[in-house]
Amino acid sequence: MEKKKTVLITGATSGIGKATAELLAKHGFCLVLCGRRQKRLDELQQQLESITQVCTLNFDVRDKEGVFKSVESLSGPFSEIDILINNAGNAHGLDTIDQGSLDDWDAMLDINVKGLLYVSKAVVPQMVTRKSGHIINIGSTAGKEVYPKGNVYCASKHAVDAINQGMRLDLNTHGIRVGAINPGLVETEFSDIRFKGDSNKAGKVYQGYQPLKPEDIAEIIHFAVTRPYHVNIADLVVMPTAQASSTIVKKEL
Ligand code: NDP
Ligand code: 8X3
Repeated sequence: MEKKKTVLITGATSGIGKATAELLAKHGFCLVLCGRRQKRLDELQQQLESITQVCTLNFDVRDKEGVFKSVESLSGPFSEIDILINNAGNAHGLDTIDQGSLDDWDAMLDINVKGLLYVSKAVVPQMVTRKSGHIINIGSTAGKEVYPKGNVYCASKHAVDAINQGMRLDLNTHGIRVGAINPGLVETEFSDIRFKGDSNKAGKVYQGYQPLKPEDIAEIIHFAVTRPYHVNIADLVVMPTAQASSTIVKKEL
């Protein structure tokens, strides 16, 4: 019988990561769920372990040592990662470049860029040794175009776009698939984080049109990871129908 594939998902406690965990569990993938909020990790594990094998890792992707220790602690069916979903990330603030906060900039570059690299460095060498693996990087439309006040968040997602291309080039000879899914507006906790808990401001981002749901992205991730080996979804952009670009969103569609 074919071994169940093991998937490590960063940012599994909310939004796109959580929806992906729920969908992949239904399809029998073995899951390593990562995040910082232990209570949410415990709840998700409890919810999904009746249908598949689940373990959780609590680390901050900015904590180099913590990332490596956590990945090294995996054992049994969880120790060989077949699929890595680099999803953890957020925007912090929405300010013009002269008014942006240094702490926000540090957070976005440290989490969205360096954190993604640390997790990849902890997981990818075992894929190279086995000459098998699949990496999905969650980028953004913000990694394809820059919007007003998006400056550093967009820079972080442009970096993800470059890293996705670089990983594909470097890992191609090892038979490892690498691809990015780049969503437009998805209603998650993303804007709550961006606006530091101002739910009024956050809610307005998704008003007057139908945004994507995290489940829409989860379905695309599931599609990507279930293609036959010779098919690699290298770079995919997905927006709500109401959205034409980062700045053009047709309200009341
Ligand atoms: P959420 O805020 O709902 O989820 C973010 C996830 O990332 C949480 O599980 C959070 O877990 C985790 N995370 C954040 N910071 C850290 C950290 N320092 N260390 C470890 N984990 C962390 O947002 P989304 O689901 O929307 O975002 C997921 C990804 O999708 C991000 O990369 C985002 O940039 C991208 N994206 C989102 C879009 C949107 O419109 N929502 C559109 C395009 C891309 P915890 O707090 O428990 O650590
Ligand atoms: C998230 C999409 O447009 O809010 O990456 O930056 S956007």
